[in-house]
Amino acid sequence: MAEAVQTLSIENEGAVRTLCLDRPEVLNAFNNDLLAALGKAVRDAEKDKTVRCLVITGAGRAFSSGQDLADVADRYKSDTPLELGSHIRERYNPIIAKLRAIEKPVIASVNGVAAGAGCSLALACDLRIAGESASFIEAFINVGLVPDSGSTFFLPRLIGPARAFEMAITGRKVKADEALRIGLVHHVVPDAELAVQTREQAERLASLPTKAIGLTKRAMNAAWTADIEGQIDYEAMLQTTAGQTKDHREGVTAFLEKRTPKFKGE
Ligand code: T3D
Repeated sequence: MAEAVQTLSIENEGAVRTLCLDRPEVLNAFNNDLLAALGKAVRDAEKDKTVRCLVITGAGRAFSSGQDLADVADRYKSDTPLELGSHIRERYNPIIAKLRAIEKPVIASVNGVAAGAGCSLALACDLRIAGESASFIEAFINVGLVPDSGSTFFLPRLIGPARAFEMAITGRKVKADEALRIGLVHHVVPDAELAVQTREQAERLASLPTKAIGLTKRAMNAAWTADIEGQIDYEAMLQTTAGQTKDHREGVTAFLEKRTPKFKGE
């Protein structure tokens, strides 16, 4: 029996779990094994209470080049019309939806090119920290496809519809400095410092009141399609939940006692 090839490496450091897309020879393109491993790893991180921040990064010189085009080459050997939607629905969409639903902060540590669904994956994360050599390519158009895996949802909301449309229909490379300027990433750091700075940021986030971060994420996800009355009522409801956490009590108590709070994510 053929030995399974590792496509994703998983590392724990304290409350931070790092998922590293690990197919560097194809710039971490997604084959079905990698997509399955990534989906499982995100679900596992959601369930594991010891994980309070998730980091996604890539091995080698890329974050991810999107769908592995060589892996699906057989499709193109006949004239049978393709049905790509089911592949997207079954293998990509659950991961993207889970990254938005997981009530823990998720950082994309973008160490190189993020193209196609690799770009979408980075956009679905809560924070994007890019190395100086990182770049973002809505590469779908270069192979005659539409942006998928959430790109048409996240990109206009992050950088505005005009810029998003231009990126999507040109498939041009947006380098890290431009990405920072247009709000596509939160920070750009020297490549050599990316791992350390990501870890520092992840540790900071992991020490915060995790449930409040999760509820904030829930509120902001809802705000994308809400009206003001509905949203402020939803905030009030979530505040009831946040108010019942141990971390809320700890935060107020620490403030009144003039000491640094010790949040436990409870
Ligand atoms: O089911 C469906 O098909 C629908 C799903 C759609 C989702 C999508 O993600 S569609 C978009 C798919 N991705 C792309 O079209 C990007 C293709 N790659 C590139 O355009 C370029 O590789 C990059 C701009 C990302 C990087 O360029 P560069 O010059 O830095 O590297 P390179 O030389 O092109 O790539 C290095 C190697 O990785 C090379 O292999 P080799 O020649 O060394 O043996 C290349 O073939 C391989 N590689 C890169 N991207 C992919 C890939 N192999 C398979 N699939 C890839 N996506």
